[in-house]
Amino acid sequence: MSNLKAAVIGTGFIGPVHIEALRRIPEVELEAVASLDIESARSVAKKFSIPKVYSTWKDIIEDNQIQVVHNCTPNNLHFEINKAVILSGKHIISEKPLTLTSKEASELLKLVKEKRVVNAVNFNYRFYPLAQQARTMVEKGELGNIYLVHGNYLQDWLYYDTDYNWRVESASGGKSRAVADIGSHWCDLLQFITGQRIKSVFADLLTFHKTRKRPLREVSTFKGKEEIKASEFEDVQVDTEDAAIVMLQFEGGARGVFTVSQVSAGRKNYFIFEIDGSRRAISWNQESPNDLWVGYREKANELMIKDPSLLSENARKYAHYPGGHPEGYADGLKNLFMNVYDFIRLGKDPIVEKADFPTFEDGYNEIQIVEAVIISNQEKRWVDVQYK
Ligand code: SOE
Repeated sequence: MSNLKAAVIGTGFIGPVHIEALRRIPEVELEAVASLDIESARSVAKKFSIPKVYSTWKDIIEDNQIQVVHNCTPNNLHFEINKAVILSGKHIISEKPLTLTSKEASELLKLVKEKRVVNAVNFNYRFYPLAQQARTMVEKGELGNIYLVHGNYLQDWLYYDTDYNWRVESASGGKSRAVADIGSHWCDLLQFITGQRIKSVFADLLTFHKTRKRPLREVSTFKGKEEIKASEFEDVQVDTEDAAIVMLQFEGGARGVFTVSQVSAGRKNYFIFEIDGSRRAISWNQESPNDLWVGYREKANELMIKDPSLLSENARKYAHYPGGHPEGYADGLKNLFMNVYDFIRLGKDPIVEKADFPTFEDGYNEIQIVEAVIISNQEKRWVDVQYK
């Protein structure tokens, strides 16, 4: 099997995270990086020794050497770029959310099937060894019937009204912010682990900063905490939510609730869940990802520590170091990408073969959940998710 040539579009927060993960996969050759901010593209290319630098994503499409494209641009560019990549016949790994609307996502879903390109969405949190272990435990019936699925995803990088980023504006980030940006990860992971899709939602969306101070220059994700002088701001109305509380009904009968927030002081990337079943419960925290709590009524609780020798066979393949050697965020992306690149290198047909990574279909479903959340908040009622 030969190596594959990849390109990354976008050099904000997540583009370099993709590049670092790809650099750790020997079968991938990083061929090019593109950004409108050519200085940033040049500096990333230099740092990671990437031979080609482009100032527009269109050059990536036209470069016949490139076989796989990573779309790491702001949300409002996902549709146009993903579409062009698919039409060029290249394989695509897109950042989430897949597009801004389900109509756009539906068009992409149709196109990937027509062009038979391998397609993936970066729902990276599935690929922690203990997230995979949790899935295996549910599959084997170790939790019994699932009663409740609950948790949160809390951050503080948009805590002050002076914190800003393109995600705050619906024109570039989409109508939903906290739910689409981080709630999407929570929903994806919990559906993956439980094997149950979210059937219906009841949502309360909250915007605490109705006005924010927009810096007169671009501020990338998580960088708002750096000091910017008051004279460099202008006031803007905010039309996306800072936080949300969403009740859930799952197709398999489980019930749940999650809270997401980007204004929770002290919480950096506090993504936690608990699943309460009829035989036991499990709980996991993304910030301590090498521990899985298992709760019992009839005996002492357990703490499972990530250790390949103790993991299920499926989870073991995502653990690269022995027990006691922590693995985390960067490894999740690497694991996801390894599955995608192996799928391509093995010449698997994306229509026939089941993918072991999140596809555009998962991306489409996720947008349907976000749209149901928006309607529920507006109409103050349970709303069913519109799957295909
Ligand atoms: C910002 O909220 C962000 O970078 C998300 O966009 C990512 O998907 C999440 O993994 C971390 O936080």
